[in-house]
Amino acid sequence: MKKSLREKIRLWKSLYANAFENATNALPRIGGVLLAYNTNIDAIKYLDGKDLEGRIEKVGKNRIFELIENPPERITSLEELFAGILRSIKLGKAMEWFVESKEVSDYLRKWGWDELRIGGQAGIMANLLGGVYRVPTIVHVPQNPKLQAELFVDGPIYVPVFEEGKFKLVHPREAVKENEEELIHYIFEFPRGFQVFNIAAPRENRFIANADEYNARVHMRNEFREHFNDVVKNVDLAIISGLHVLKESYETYKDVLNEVDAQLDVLNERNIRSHFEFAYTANRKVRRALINLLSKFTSVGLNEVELASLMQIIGDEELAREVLEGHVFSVIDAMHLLMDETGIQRIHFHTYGYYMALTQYKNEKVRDALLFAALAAAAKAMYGNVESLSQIRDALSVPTSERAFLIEEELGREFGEAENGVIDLGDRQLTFIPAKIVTSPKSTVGIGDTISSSAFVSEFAMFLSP
Ligand code: 8BR
Ligand code: GLC
Repeated sequence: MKKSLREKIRLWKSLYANAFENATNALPRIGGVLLAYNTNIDAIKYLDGKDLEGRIEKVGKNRIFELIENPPERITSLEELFAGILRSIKLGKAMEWFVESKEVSDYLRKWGWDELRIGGQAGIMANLLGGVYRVPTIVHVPQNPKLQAELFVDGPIYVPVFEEGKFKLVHPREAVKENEEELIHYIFEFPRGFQVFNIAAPRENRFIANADEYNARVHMRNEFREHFNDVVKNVDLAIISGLHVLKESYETYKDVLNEVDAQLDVLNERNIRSHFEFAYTANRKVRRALINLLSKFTSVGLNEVELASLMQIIGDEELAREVLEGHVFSVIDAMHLLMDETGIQRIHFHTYGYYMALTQYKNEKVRDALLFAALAAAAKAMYGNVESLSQIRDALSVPTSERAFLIEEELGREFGEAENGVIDLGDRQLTFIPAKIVTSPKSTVGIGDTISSSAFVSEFAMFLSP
């Protein structure tokens, strides 16, 4: 029997409330999580239309407008900086370009920020998992200057140090290195409808000017690589990210991936489950190499842009386009293809409005983990920074995407009525959840990281017996 909209809303409301209880009760069972490799400082600026127009006029509006249509994809001048910001606004798309000019770095620093936050997938996840979920967390920091260390919140968040012949785990604030560099990513956030000259943003998003040479090379600290065996003794899960920045032109890209490969072998020998957090990887060779590496991971998290970019390599352009356009059955085909290609146990896909997981095991806990992740994401959208579990509980009152209910119906027609979001495909399980959408989010950066880490960690926690 087809459910009415009201019945659906009621059903998912109760599934959400149960998932929150199940996940939060289970989180304390986790012994430790390793987060590597990218941590940086996010300097967030909420754009002001008039201020931006003034700066653009001063630098030269005509040249900047030409560059919007011929994007250089990197920043060597102020014109290119503003062209990047305007292009991101015009398309409503998240973009990240590297700053390759001292003049621009100095200008950005002087322009300033409204708020500093810990950045990078590893850094963001550390404050969430350690600071909010209270799961002991070991995080890799390529540099550890005071400005960055102070952005880590209180809680069981540790970095490895090696002093006087001894390996120790301490809070990043207790391991500050005054002479290390501040790796700052300037994040320009804009709301839907944001107007500058004749350009209006079709949706909220952000442009990132990345002034950081360490994460760009996936620089690994010595303490971390030399004492990796000691580091992993303290964890039962690992989340890896930050490899998307590698470029072919760096002679070292293969060396970096070999090192990661060796670290994955250590994790696998110790039965530590690992998740790879995908991010848009511009270089095709690196993207191919990352697909090959996936066979060593338990789980992968990605959005529609990232899944489509993988289909350009292991599927075809048509499938890639359909994934990008949001055809749900194409997304499912793409997930199957990625699982066939890599043998990975779990694929977690997230997009605006709904999340899906394809797993080689079957359990309702997969669904509860996705629901918990959607609450965390809504809290992140609402508050910018999530500081407590009660903020995540508040997200229970955020409306569930009604558009997602239509997709759920399509799935029902194809696979038969799903059992509360769980679809048995024989040898695999497909899990679908309608997400919660915050109408006016405070900021958008880091929501994807919040979704993937919350789902992976809480699913594993629920599988551990009390
Ligand atoms: P990525 O950064 O990996 O693309 O993840 C962003 C995710 O954030 C989207 O897939 C979407 O699920 C979620 N999201 C966005 Br964007 N805006 C949101 C909002 N206003 N409320 C809840 N989730 C949102
Ligand atoms: C990228 C950016 C970083 C940001 C993160 C959020 O890694 O470089 O600044 O914090 O994405 O996901």
